[in-house]
Amino acid sequence: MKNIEVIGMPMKYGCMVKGADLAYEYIKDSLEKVLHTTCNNVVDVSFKNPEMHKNDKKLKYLEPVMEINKRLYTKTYKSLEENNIPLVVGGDHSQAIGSIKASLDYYKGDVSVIYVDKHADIHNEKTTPSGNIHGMPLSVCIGRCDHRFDIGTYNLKPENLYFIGLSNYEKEEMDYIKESNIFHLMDHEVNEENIGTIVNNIKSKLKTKNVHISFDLDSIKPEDFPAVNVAVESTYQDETGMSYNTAKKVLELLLKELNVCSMDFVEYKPTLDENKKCIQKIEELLKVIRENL
Ligand SMILES: [Mn+2]
Repeated sequence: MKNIEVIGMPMKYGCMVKGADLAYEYIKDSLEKVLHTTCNNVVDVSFKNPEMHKNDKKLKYLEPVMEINKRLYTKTYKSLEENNIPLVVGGDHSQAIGSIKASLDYYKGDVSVIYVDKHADIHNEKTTPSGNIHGMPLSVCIGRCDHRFDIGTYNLKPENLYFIGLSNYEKEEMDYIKESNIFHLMDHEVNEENIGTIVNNIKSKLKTKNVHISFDLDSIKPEDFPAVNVAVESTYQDETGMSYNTAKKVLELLLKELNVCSMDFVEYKPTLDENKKCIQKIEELLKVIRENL
């Protein structure tokens, strides 16, 4: 059995909303307790004068995001070399740049990505409406961004990308997904009853030996899991997303059925976690990871 290695990524430069950078420290005890591991591998997220890069030609914090992702890439690659399954705990979702590229390079391109997220995160520098790089990691991994985003060697093939739980995306993103024939299921198309069939379907389509799961907690509807980073204030109105039970089942079956080699776990925002209800759910999800990975 492979060992799960937690890599902390207290990243905040990928989006303008603050909070997810506190998640790793906040759930460290839960990670150690549930995964029976010691958490001492954290990416250095310091950067000299980050405010100078607040607006790198419309791309917010481009240099810090890429530099810090290169540090994550190095740690993730090393973890794979040491025969671990790296579980990268964010942070905002821009970390998928470093974690996915490391897996792709380590396995020489033989990796599929299952992206469990409400958002498509597949903008590039031309289409991004906000300039926030947490909306762009998949385009970086595919190699459809300009040279400023260069990292690693192997790119993700669109045919090896699978979306589960989408609900919130821009037209340019869905145009690209459809044009490229990328597998995608909306939040309302996934439930506890059909997820078994869905995972089997994905399994039969897989063209790679290895799978990276990128799990964004905002794929769960706010009613069930409000403490996520897209919520600027507690008045966040988006009612889309999968139920908590569905998302948990998605995670369980993906881990059970597929050869998962690396993972992201992102966008928890502890400052919105009233009564620590979400951290209890995080512990349950971590238990699912421990039992099925
Ligand atoms: Mn998201």
